[in-house]
Amino acid sequence: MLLSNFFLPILKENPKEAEIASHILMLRSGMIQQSSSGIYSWLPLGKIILDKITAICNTEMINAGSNEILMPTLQSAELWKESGRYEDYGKEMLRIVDRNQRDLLYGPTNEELVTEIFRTHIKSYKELPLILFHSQWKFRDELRPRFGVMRGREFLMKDAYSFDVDYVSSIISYNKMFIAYMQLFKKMGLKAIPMKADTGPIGGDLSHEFIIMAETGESEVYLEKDFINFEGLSGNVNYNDNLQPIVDKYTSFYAATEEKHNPENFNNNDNHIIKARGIEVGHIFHFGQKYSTPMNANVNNYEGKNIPVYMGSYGVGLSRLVGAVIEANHDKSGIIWPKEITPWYYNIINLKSGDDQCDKICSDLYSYLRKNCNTVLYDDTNDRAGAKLAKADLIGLPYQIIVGPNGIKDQLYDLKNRKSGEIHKLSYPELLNFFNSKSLR
Ligand code: 5CA
Repeated sequence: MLLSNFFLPILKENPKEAEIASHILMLRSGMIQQSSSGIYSWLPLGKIILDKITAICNTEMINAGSNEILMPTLQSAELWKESGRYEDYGKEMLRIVDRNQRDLLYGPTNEELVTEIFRTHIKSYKELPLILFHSQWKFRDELRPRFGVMRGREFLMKDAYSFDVDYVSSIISYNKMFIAYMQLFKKMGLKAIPMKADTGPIGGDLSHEFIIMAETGESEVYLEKDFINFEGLSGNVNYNDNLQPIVDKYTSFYAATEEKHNPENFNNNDNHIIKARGIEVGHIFHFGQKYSTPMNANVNNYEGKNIPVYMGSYGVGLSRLVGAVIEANHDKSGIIWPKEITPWYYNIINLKSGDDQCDKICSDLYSYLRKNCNTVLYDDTNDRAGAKLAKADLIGLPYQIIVGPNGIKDQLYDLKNRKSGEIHKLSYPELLNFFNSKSLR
């Protein structure tokens, strides 16, 4: 990508309304723009990251055996009246009346709608287990939207729903999603910690939140110190294996959100338990027959008995994750994208656009990278050198290749590692060797 062709509206000043790093940096680097309180437009850089996060999440959902669908944002109130949640959901739900005086709502979640899809088509245990998921915008009229995409009113969520014939198989589905969550956060370069959690308006008897440790996080959590450094799963998972021992290993550590914290539940000495803050990036629920009973979503079981299906639901905060990744990966100069989700891997910076020699080296490097890995942004604009360097640090691609008149003189070009700040002076062939050693796409 040529930066001269890319809409990147950088802000020079720190926006006054933003309090935490991710919000400041997302506004400054032109990733998002507020449209109204808690509602944002996603500009090109933000959209690329949101799509990458969504793709990683969707891929793991499919690896775990679930099917992608897409349900609408607007839902009929009738279904919510059937489940009994229409009144219960309170002021967070945005209610809409159409021209025929029918009650609609902008979905804050999709248990009812997915149950309606299920009950229309599935009648027998023979078609189970089934997990359906989609990535769709949600609306919750939060009392205090804040911290940018962290607590929005409109936000993107991946939500999955499992259907099983009995309790035992529904726990197998819950375990699959538990492990899929550990995998997908890892694939985004994040360390998420599963914690016992409250079920709130979704309901159920078993629930875990997935928390990224961060001082700016809104969740207060209590956990065993050793859990933070626990490596857990490595490599790929076979989702058809018995996953219970792996889930048991994770849940053997004490880790609970504030609502679920109970000092009586751990017996070792208090020193091992720390109180910390974190960002809730995912939340999974097992609620059995809570929705299927009132909504008559029944299946015939092995004995030919017609019973309400067992369900769970599983949410990932996709738009919140963009903020969470930045909270976990930034310094005072800007964002430091983890390689897993960086929009491009290399940033070529031409310190003197218009100078024949600088232009030639940069465009040769750009052509080479386009051809060999196609993950490169070239700053070919006419900005001042200082502004270009600051912009490159702000948008945080893993490697910068800085070409200026001094480099041309010595035939040595700066290769800067954004994370460590280290700069190596490399000749043109050494640069190519470096690119090849990375063997990207
Ligand atoms: N139906 C269930 C699971 S599919 C559900 O709605 N769960 S939830 O309420 O916990 O939301 C799932 C995830 O969405 C949360 O873990 C969080 O990461 C994200 N989320 C929830 N509310 C917001 C919000 N206001 N702004 C941004 N992300 C949010």
